[in-house]
Amino acid sequence: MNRLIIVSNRLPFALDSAGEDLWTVTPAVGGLVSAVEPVLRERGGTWIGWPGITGKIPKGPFAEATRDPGYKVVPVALSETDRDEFYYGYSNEVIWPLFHDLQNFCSFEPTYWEAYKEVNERYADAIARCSQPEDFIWVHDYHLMYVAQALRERGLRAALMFFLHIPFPPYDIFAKLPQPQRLLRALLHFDLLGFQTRRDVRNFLGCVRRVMSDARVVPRRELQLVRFEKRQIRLGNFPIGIDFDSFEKGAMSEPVTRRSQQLRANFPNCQLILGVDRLDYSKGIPERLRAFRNALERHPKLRGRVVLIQVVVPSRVEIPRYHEFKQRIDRLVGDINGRFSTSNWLPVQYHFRSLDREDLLAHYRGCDIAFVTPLKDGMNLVAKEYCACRIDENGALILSHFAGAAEQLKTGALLVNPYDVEEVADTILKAFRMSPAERTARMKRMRRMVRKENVFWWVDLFLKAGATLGRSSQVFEKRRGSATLQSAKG
Ligand code: ADQ
Repeated sequence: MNRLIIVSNRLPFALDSAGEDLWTVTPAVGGLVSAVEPVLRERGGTWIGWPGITGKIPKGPFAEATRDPGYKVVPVALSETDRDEFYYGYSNEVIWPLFHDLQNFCSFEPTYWEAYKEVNERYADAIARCSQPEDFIWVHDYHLMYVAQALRERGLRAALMFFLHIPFPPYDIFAKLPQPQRLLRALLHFDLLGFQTRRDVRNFLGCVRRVMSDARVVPRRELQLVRFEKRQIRLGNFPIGIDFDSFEKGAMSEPVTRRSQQLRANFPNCQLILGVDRLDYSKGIPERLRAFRNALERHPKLRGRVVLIQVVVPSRVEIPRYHEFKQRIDRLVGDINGRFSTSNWLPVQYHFRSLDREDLLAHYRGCDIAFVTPLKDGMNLVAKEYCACRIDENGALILSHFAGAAEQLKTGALLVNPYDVEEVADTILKAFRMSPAERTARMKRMRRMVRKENVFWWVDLFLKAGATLGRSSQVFEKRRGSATLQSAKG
């Protein structure tokens, strides 16, 4: 088995200064970490990424934080300017909104692209320093799309894989990017490009056809092929999964059972509707609250009979747009509760914090309806985690058409257009009224899919695709130096 090297912008934890010589370590919350961490823990390998603080990385606290994760951790340091221009800037004010079709949220600041390239080069240096021949180098997500080009420029010939966790937009949107050609060219230095859904693959190929006149797309049934500058690049869709067994086992555990019973007991005679998201405008939280308000307005029988528990995990709060966005959510929650609450019923329970794992699982297990309505989402793991925790095979899932998960869960979920407030409101009523038999039949179908296409299936699928790339030319020539650092594969 080849050694696995995972490269992502963030490490699975964040270090933070809590005063002179005092440090806190917080586990990172987010889809990438939830998916990749269990795999690396099981297989071993190396994780290269940024520990979340700017400036020099403190040796002692870093060693303490990485004492026994079951894999090696290699940090990449970022300065404040790097963080502002590469992380908040190009990654989160250009690529993130644009790739979620939200071009009005973009801020196309010209200096961001240079910072993006420069920081990607630093990640490339870290990879070059710690990789060996035969390693499986797997780069993750939209922050690091330039890494393969930077590595090629350093003479690395090893096979390089990339997985995009977020959607890839259609050409008309992608073309708004000031560097469409440079970004596609950078991506085409990888050997395998993985996307969440077939639609993302189609969009990417559409962009290649329109933007890269010297690339040739060769349609294939399984992995697609692009020929570019005498190289062959494979592409495919690999829908990410979750560690189903660990969620299921967790949901069955005694503390989670107890907590979910407590949760239910707090709301007698009510169906509980659950929204769990990172604070992000792509997750459709205001639209969801408006739909819930509309449901209470137009379907009075829901009043006093449903409670929406909306959990929002603080994220990227330093970006002003995220701050404004939170205020919008706060106002909507206040409006709904102000208008509809009674002396013994509060329609929206709003938590602005991360939940610990037991609490999260207790919410999944205890809530009757999951309300997952992103405006656009690469996959959305919350939808899958909810299904895994429904060990009673009950529970309804309201799911946005625009979540990647809709492709796999459409046979059981109630699919909605999150922008259509009335349709979503009517779907709440439908979920509320759904018979136990129908809920079970739908949930069974979804659980079967989530169990089968879990995160280990996803990794295997990706690694198998990587293994077909050809075993030639894994040579690392140090271009500017004298030595060849890695010998060719046999
Ligand atoms: P995210 O945008 O972070 O991921 P998502 O897939 O929903 O979105 O994952 C969120 C993760 O955070 C889940 O594992 C969930 O359990 C956890 N989480 C959410 N709220 C929480 C809370 N309040 N407390 C604790 N944990 C919480 C990106 C893409 C997605 C894609 C993933 C994986 O945007 O589309 O599905 O990567 O590829």
